[in-house]
Amino acid sequence: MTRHLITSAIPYINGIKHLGNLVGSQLPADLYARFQRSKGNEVLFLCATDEHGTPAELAAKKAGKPVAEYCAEMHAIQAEIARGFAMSFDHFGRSSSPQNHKLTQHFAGKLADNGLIREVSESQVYSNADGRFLPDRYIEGTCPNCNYDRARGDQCENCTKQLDPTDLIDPRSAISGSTDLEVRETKHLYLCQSNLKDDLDAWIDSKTDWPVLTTSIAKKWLHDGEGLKDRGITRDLDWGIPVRRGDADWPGMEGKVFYVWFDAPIEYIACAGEWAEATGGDWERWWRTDKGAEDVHYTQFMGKDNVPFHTLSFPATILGSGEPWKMVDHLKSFNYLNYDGGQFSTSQGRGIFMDQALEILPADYWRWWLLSHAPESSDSEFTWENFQASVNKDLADVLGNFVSRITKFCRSKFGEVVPEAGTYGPAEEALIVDLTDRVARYSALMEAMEVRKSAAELRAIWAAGNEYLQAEAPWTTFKTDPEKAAAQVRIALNLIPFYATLASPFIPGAAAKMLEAVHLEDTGFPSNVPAALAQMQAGQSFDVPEVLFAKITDEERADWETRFAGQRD
Ligand code: B3M
Ligand code: ZN
Repeated sequence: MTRHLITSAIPYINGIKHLGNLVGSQLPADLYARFQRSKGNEVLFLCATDEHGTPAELAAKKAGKPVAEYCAEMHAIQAEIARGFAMSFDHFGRSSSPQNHKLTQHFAGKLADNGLIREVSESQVYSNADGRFLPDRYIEGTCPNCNYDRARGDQCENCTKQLDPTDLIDPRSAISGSTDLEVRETKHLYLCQSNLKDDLDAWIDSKTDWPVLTTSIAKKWLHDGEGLKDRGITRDLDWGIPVRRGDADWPGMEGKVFYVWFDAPIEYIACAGEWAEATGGDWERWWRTDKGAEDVHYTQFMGKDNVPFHTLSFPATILGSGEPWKMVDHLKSFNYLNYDGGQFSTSQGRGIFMDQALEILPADYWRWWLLSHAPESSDSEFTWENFQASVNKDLADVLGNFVSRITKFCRSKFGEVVPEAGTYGPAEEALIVDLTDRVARYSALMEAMEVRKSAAELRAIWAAGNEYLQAEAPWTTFKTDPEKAAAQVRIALNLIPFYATLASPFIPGAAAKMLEAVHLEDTGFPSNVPAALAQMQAGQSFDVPEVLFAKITDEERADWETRFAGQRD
């Protein structure tokens, strides 16, 4: 048994995430967590809301609410939507938790003790119209690297370059739009990442099995241009984790908070502490290599724009602490999902958002499409036509139709019980051999987090059952050889729980319905195919389930296409 620590990038608190966010982090992380559990491994799967910094402050301001109240409300909403999408988090925490306050201050203290923090008097943009400093996202302008004209003060979402607000060309206030800005002096803490460059370089070199998308981004920021720069880890904001050196005050830093990207990844650890508080679990067993975590396998999931923070900034925090924290073993990153010829965009309200998706269709439909089209090797695109085609073909025609056809046929000829007569012949044996082969391949692909390829193999496994039925045609066999037809029906019925357990990481809702129909529990990943296909024994009862997947009509498609063409307010 392996122990898997799995974290998804923690979504910003400001508003509901779109399907592009979902497919790049929470959803594949959930797929992997469910798969590892089905393999009998011990899993701790954590996610949280990322509550600090300018995004939270700006959104609360827009909603006209105190920021703490806004965050508490939005956390509850995001948790509810995550449940709607069947995210199997062991805990959905909050980066504003007391655990994260304590741990973030602890790390800062350790880094300072180790000589890795320096105080810098820096020039910051001050807005006369707004009467405040404009850190990070409070300021927008043109990216000096790629010329994108809506780059934010902390990062350009177009080219992923990490920025400082003063780097922007033609800067303007994101609060008032004012360009009446001036540069003033303020004192901040910098993390001396450059001192850790060689350690980080060696650490990344040791990750030979990481996707190229991940390592190439990390290497780029380590070696290109001026290389790894020291980063400011404090901000002039009210909302956030107050700057303290462990338990002690930090003279000169009164009224300042840690930068959101400093405390957000630390929440991965703090979240385990929140989980422990809620459940009585032992979080250090998952995170401290001196307390049992040395054999934990840790996997992180995120979109490509988050990679620099997870391959450089957060590892710098951990390495720099000099303490025995568990570091990430595998980092799975994703490209972007585009929406109908453009980008999904939260700021512009473009695309489909998680709450809207669940209003029109159950989670399984979305989970299946998104995972089977995950933007792994390149960006991918959501179109309504493709969505309709995939759902109708894969889920309704291939899987749903198989289940409905065989259960209805059995009911009409043998009743709602598994028929006893007949023995398996060459066709059934060939099917078992084929499926054994495919299941081994599917398992290896899931293990390797090859999301699209796993979906394709699963679809092929469903199709193999349909091809068997089509070729053997028990409805024809029945006319001349009812015993043989009984054996054909028996193996086909057994494919239902088999398909359900294999598919449950992708479509947990339908998988549960399938198992319920055949009166079985999920007994885990069916590595032993012959045994799995003998689960429903002769005489066992079942029910013909309701339609598992309804087809999307052309009318619905056209309707949704129009409804989502505009912008969400
Ligand atoms: N909240 C960005 C995002 O949601 C950021 C991730 C933090 S992971 C520690 O894409
Ligand atoms: Zn750029």
